Amino acid sequence: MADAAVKEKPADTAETERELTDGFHLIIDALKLNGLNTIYGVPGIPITDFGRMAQAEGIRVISFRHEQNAGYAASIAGYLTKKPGVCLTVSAPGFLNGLTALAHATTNCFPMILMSGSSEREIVDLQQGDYEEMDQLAIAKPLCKAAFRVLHAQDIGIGLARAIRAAVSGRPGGVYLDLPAKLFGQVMDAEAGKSSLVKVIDPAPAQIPAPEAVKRALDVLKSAKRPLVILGKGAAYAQADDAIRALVEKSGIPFLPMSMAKGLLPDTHPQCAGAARSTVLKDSDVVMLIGARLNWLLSHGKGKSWGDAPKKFIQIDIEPKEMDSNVEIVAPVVGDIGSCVSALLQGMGGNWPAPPADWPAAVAKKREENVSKMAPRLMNNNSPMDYHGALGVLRSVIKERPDAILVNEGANTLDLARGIIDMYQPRKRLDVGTWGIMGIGMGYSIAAAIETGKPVLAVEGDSAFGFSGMEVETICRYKLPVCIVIFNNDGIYRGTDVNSVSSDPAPTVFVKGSRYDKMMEGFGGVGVNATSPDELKRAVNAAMDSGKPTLINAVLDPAAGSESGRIGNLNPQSKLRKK
Ligand SMILES: Cc1ncc(C[n+]2csc(CCOP(=O)(O)OP(=O)(O)O)c2C)c(N)n1
Ligand SMILES: [Mg+2]
Repeated sequence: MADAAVKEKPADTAETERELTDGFHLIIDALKLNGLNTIYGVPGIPITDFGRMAQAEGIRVISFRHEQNAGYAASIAGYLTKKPGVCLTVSAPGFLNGLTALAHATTNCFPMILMSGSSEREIVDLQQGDYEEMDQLAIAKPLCKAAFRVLHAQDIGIGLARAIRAAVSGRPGGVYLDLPAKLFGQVMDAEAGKSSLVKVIDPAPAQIPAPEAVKRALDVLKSAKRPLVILGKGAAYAQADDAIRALVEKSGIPFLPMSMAKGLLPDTHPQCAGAARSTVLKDSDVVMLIGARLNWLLSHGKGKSWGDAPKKFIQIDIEPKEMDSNVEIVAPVVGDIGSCVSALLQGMGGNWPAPPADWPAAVAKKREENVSKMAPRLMNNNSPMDYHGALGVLRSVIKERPDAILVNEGANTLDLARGIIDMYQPRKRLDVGTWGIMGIGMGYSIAAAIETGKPVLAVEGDSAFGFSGMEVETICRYKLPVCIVIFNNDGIYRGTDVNSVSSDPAPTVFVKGSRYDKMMEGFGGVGVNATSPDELKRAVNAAMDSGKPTLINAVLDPAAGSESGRIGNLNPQSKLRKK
């Protein structure tokens, strides 16, 4: 058959085909040349054939049900690998669906490239009503770190090189790459095409801190009586795990991990102040931020949670503009985290003095108190479950499988899981990030399984899950080792609100007694309805051992949660209501 097909072709056509290449293949070759071997996306005009060809050329093409989820997958792939995660969408509506994830990547400093097909420039610019018409480049620009459009096949190599550098160098972020439909079909000489491609050399060059800045920081740190180190997800992203651990241990300073920095050093480390957060924020006198920003998640470095005592901040960040963003930084250290931490370590020399002993002792005492207060609550076997009973189970699941990846979103489900589930290894906790965004759950789970090959445990509020729930089909289709546990309390924050005015349900409640597990069964995965911590434990262990796509509907008391979880104080209040 194959022979016959070849024979039917005139020899000169075969010859011409060998010597030419096209936009489709140049984009594929450019991606592969730069080690970008996975694409997360949704097919459609004008990128359907591109996806097929990419798959045929050995790129892993993971096809989603909604671009936003593909985009979140790409963003977290970037975080986990330090290479830009690639998301591929169709024009206008697909592009817009992916754009939220691109903005999210930029806000969270994850390297990502959103590649979207786009319609005819000539028609779009005259606004003549093309198929899926939209000036995508202009719309993407304010929402990402950089945006580029490639109009000619010979510029594909340079276009992708620019996108890669913009995404990963300096502070990482999201990049938009606009690929007009016409570009894919453009033909050029294959040799010239090949030499137009660029393999990006050293895409994220080390940025070495100034020696004076390092010395200044060490002088401030040495003068401290009650020092504190705060580790942010920038520190986790840097993959400078050994150096960071060495710095913390050599200094003897208590450390507080931000949510996604948990596990950089184990939460059970004797210097971990995670369970004494309010004490260390209030009572510390010198705070060294490593890859953590003083944004809302740290109350902007001021106000009640930081106490009244004067504080000095040292900040290590790759972005110079981050310094003094909220409070004065007395010792800015600008550079990449790995280089900065190594320089600090070197500057500390062989006999760095430990902080005055009463400080780590006070922190340890507070931590032990809080941990033992919590312990009995985590062991309850109530049915329906409360958060503590269910999370007590999941805490031991992760303890027994420290290399599993934990994905987490929701309000109470997020805040309580963050505090209760200890992490033991770097970059194993993936959650809602800077924006507290709902919807990352399934995209993150899929990318985490694909990029790391490790089992994934997704702990999801029932509302949070709904934002990306359709991707359970994707999880089943690719047979990914993902176990989803839905904390089903019948609603957003809780399921008890009642609308006393009309027959419509209250805005925060869902169908009572929903069975999310049935959804999973519909796609051939394992579904379990768990009504007690014991049942939950059995089901999660079985799922984590089998690696089969599993969804566990964990039945929680609808009254178990509180409004907005731990951040209810951010809800605006009218003075009128208090009259
Ligand atoms: C994209 C987006 N939309 C809306 C919100 C507002 N929001 C915050 S938490 C949440 C859901 C909380 O309910 P659930 O996930 O069930 O967690 P629970 O508190 O009930 O455990 C919502 C809708 C958000 N953070 N992000
Ligand atoms: Mg809920």
